[in-house]
Amino acid sequence: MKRSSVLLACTGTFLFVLSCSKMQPSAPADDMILDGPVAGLSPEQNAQFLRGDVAFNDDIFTRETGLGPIFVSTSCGSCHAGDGKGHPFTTLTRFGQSDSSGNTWLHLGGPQLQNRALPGFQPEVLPAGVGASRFTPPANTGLGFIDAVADADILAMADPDDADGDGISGVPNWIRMKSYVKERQGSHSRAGRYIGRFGKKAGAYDLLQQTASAYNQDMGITSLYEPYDVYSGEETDPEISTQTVLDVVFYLKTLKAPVQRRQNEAEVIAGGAVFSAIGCNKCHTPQLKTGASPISALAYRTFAPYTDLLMHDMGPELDDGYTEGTATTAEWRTPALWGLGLSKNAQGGQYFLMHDGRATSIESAILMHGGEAAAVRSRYQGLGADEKNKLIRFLESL
Ligand code: HEC
Ligand code: HEC
Ligand SMILES: [Ca+2]
Ligand SMILES: [Ca+2]
Ligand SMILES: [Ca+2]
Repeated sequence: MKRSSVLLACTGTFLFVLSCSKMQPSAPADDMILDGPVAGLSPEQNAQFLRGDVAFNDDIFTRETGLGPIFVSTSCGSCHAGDGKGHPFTTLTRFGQSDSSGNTWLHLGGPQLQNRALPGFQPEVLPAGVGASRFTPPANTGLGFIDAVADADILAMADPDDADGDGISGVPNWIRMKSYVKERQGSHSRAGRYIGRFGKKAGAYDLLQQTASAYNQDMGITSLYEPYDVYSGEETDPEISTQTVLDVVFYLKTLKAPVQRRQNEAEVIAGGAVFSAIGCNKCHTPQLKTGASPISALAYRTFAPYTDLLMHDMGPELDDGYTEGTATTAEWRTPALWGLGLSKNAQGGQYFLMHDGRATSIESAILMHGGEAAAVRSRYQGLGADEKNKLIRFLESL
């Protein structure tokens, strides 16, 4: 852990279970922290990681540095504190339809609600009678591994017509590609659309799109990639350098994956077996592998994110009335479960799970699974108390 992060933890913005007196002088164990680079970076790559880290956490935008004029927050780190999951206090609201087919509310800074404004400007208000979705910030860890999975491997997990008859039919979200985004090697397309993989509905193709649009949509910061002012819609000079955007993208790509803890405990091992036996693994795919990557530390690795990166219809309770790409209102991209047990450390000592943080425990998150996951949820409900406990113990170890 860098000294700056320890300082941050002790000034209280980063909510960590350990008190500061316990944290110093002995820093928390490596498997308890999220804010570090993957192993095997070159010195130049480490330097870029650190530049991205500073821009992500310490660049707090003001009117002078381009903030707004309408915005949601003032830094990446204010929502993604310590790179862990965010809190319901820092949700984003999106409404309408993000694709070209019919959002009539795209004039003010796109589908996201910019609910704050500099003095002299009107913040955006939610139009009446339109579906709106509230998203809590996801953790940002291990995203470079997810970025480096080959499209062919994602498609191999899809079962659009439910050919195996298990009631589960994961599909990719086919999105329109931003003009500034470069295709990955081996990218698949269909009717001019590409596979999205970042965001809760997988609306972003890669981490450059995610980052450039976060600067623009969340903070009102224009860049070479997203040059349109969030308020006037007019093209402006970049308010952030291209190098800084690329440093942040590199930082996101090389943030290490969370490390499983207590993996040799008998209960954890037994809980992992329950996870597969009742079919949680049909969507939360335990292991994936990366393909080629210009960052050698990420190329051809096996990693354990517990997601298939596909969209699933989760039933009417989780339907948010908001669509992205080809994803329908009840569809969500299976979230990675790695880091799950650590997420409440970043959420003020309490879990806020599912896309909007409505589940305050792992068990309640499981019980909210409907739609394609309804049969698996019933199998969970049919377990004895002992098996349920083992399953939760396993999930907490991730
Ligand atoms: C106002 C709070 C807020 C701010 C500020 C913010 N984010 Fe986010 N971020 C979110 C939320 C909420 C999501 C989930 C949105 C979605 O799923 O579409 C998200 C999603 C992401 C993801 C996708 C992760 C995944 O697992 O798919 C990345 C990467 C990310 N943000 C990076 C950034 C960066 C870089 C910045 C600064 C340039 C930033 N965010 C600023 C709230 C925020
Ligand atoms: C049909 C696919 C599918 C199956 C089967 C499934 N899940 Fe999920 N799971 C999802 C999706 C999609 C979400 C996100 C829903 C949302 O955000 O509203 C989710 C969310 C979660 C979350 C919350 C994660 C977070 O970061 O908020 C947990 C925990 C979880 N699932 C565990 C399980 C367990 C345990 C099982 C087996 C009992 C299971 N899931 C079975 C697709 C599935
Ligand atoms: Ca601006
Ligand atoms: Ca808007
Ligand atoms: Ca199936």
